[in-house]
Amino acid sequence: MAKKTAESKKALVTGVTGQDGSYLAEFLIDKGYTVHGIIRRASSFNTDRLEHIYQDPHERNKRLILHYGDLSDANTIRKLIYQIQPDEIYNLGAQSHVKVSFEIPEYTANIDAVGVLRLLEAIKDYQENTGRTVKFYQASSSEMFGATPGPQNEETKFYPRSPYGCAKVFAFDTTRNYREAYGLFAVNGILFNHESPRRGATFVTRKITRGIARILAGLDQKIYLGNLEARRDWGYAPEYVAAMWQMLQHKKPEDFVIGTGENHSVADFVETAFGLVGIKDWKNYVGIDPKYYRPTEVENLVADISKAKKELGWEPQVKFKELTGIMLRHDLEAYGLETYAREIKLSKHAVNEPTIVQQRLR
Ligand code: NAP
Ligand code: F7E
Repeated sequence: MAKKTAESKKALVTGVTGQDGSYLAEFLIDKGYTVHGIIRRASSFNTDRLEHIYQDPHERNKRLILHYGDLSDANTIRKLIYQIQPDEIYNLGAQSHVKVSFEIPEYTANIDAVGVLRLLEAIKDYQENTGRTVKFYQASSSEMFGATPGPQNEETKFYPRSPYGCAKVFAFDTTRNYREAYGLFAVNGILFNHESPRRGATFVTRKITRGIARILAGLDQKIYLGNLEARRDWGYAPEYVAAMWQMLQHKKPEDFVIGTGENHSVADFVETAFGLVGIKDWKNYVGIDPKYYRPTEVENLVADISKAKKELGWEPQVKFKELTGIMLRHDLEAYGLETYAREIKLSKHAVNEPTIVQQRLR
């Protein structure tokens, strides 16, 4: 059989409406793929991050095709795989908020853990019945390392500290087990925190950059946060979706850690972001609300990315201060604060966000 080129490949992406899903869809379409995305039915539009690449369903040769589905619904997942016949599946769908996972643990496990089992079972069944092969990417997380001291790499012991982290460990192990038991090309990308202007507004980085814009626009007086001491390895999401694709093009299915190799505290992020708009006395604008504390916290994550550098040739270009600037500048522009925004200079690695995304994500 003739080898498929990227131009003729089909990818199925769960979580396509999310931060990573939207960047990955753009990345794959640029490479020539046709992207099929699974979206959840909602009573209001949930496709804001995709509007700039959305195509009318009546258009011929569409490169982005959306299907209703849910990771809780095995029948639909199976049906879509048979119907679409994808070459690659990227499982990015998840209840992805760690704090929320303490409030809805059973739902989180159903989607983030059992949802992955549903996908893998459907892929195994499809491969056995059709003789076709499908490569599978699982969005694993540095939250699996939890309390184990860093730097964390592919050999580091998991010690999850939340229902989210526990569910992701189940998903990680199941992905590896299906690879070993049934020979599936199934890999885990163990990604450390990655952010962007498309980051959901309740994750700490975006809450801070958006909060600063709202303070400067006169809409809020303070940002209320929880634990300022936790340290994270924060990278730039568009660079991380490229790593996902690279893992599926690697000669053999293996798991990889992806991060920047440096970490900073939440307080560092706050100080840097306020500093970029010339505010030194940031403590006057930040309040602590214990409701944002977690019953068990992950204190210190920092990636050892030696394997990804060596075997994938992957290395991040955007580091902490520029990432902060990219996010802050976006939020300042979204609130019409052009004068502040212009002061933040960015390198060529910062992706130009389409205007429509800027408006919608306000
Ligand atoms: P995100 O912005 O929260 O997006 C999550 C996506 O999952 C959304 O499209 C959401 O749909 C969808 N989803 C939620 N529940 C679902 C369900 N029951 N069935 C099907 N889809 C569902 O997350 P992200 O930051 O892009 O992260 C992508 C993946 O990487 C997630 O699996 C996350 O756990 C994992 N991860 C993220 C990071 C990070 O730092 N960003 C690091 C490591 C791993 P709606 O739009 O309808 O809500
Ligand atoms: O919290 C602290 C909080 O919610 C980061 C997800 O993408 O990355 C993400 O999970 C830190 C924590 O991200 C607030 O306690 C303080 O220590 O932005 P976050 P996360 O929990 O690290 C991993 C890799 C994933 O896989 C997840 O899907 O910031 N923090 N004050 C706060 N966090 C939030 N959200 N809100 C606060 O007010």
